[in-house]
Amino acid sequence: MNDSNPVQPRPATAPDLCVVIPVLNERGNIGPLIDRLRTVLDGIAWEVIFVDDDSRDGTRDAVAAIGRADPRVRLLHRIGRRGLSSAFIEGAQATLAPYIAAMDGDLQHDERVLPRMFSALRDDGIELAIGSRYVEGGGTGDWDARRAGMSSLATRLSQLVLRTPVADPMSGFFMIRRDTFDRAVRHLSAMGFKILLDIVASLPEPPRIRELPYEFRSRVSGESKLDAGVLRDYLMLILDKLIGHIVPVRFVLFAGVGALGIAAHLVVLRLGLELGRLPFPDAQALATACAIVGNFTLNNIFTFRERRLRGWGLVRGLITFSAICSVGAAGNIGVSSFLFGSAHSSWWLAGIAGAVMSLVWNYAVSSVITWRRG
Ligand SMILES: Nc1nc2c(ncn2[C@@H]2O[C@H](COP(=O)(O)OP(=O)(O)OP(=O)(O)O)[C@@H](O)[C@H]2O)c(=O)[nH]1
Ligand SMILES: [Mg+2]
Repeated sequence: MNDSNPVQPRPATAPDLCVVIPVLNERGNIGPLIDRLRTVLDGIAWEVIFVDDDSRDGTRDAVAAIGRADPRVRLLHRIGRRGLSSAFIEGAQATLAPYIAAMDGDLQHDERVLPRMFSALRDDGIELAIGSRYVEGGGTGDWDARRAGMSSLATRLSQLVLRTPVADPMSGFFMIRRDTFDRAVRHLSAMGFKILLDIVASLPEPPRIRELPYEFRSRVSGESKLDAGVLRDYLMLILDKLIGHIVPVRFVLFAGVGALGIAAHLVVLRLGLELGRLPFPDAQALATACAIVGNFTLNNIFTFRERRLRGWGLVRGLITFSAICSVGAAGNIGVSSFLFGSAHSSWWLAGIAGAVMSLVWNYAVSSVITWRRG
């Protein structure tokens, strides 16, 4: 070994427990959180992995300042990525520990529950221990009626995809055996924020679950990242679990937006003809332009939310999307005319075949050109 190397080997114990903590701009919470883990996990061989989606507030520096002196503190830095679920999955895949916990990085989860989760898994044959706000002794803290109502609605909706009763399937605070996680990992949707629901719904057999109560705390430092997109991501997850094995959910959204586009097209065409007294070709051109701009906007907001275009990207995206749709329309006419001309085809079958072809084309090409991954 080189004597001038300042890095000395440290004695190491392989961790039994890894706490995976997704973080986005949580600098002020990192130090206090690690202090609390050190206290409550005393006696357990543990490590923590902060999965940071390119925070801009110095979160990684805060982790590094402590992790340089304490090898139990680790960091996974992701660029151009978002979402709690994929953050947890990648953190879990980066550890060899036989027990893995998921916890928020904003001190809202009660870390004192961790040792009880650990002993439930290690000593009682439990596969999944859940920190639950909805069992006796748990609570949602200072949530207002709207947020509590949303959460309870989402919890009821989750029963559609769960085959086992779970009081708090929306919890982001849980501990799982690594082998149980490994049985789910290839079937995960990895969409949005609700990783626990994703895991339970992806397991071929319902796991042995224990729910442990805790009181959700209020946030003291940093800002909430909850927004309307979380709801969209949640619905995507439920849909993916229900129909994802048949057809990709993003394609279903794209087709839904397309159907809205057809309706908008007809409305504008009618208005152009009746109110605007435009000649048919002009009214049709106006309706087409409105449908394309409308579809582009909705797809940008919903269908491709995590690859959303902004600023000049919007202009470039609209141009490529219009070009792709024009090719799709030409293909549509070509295919349907060909089928209509062939001996056994009916007009509606030919029409639908052309429309489906252009839908598949528009989706496939715009997802790699207009909304390509960052
Ligand atoms: N890596 C990563 N972490 C995230 C992302 N979004 C949120 N987080 C972190 O996930 C945890 C939970 O996010 P919050 O915004 O606090 O969500 P919440 O606790 O449900 O909502 P509040 O009660 O409003 O705080 C926090 O540690 C965030 O820093 C993300 O896209 N990537
Ligand atoms: Mg929070």
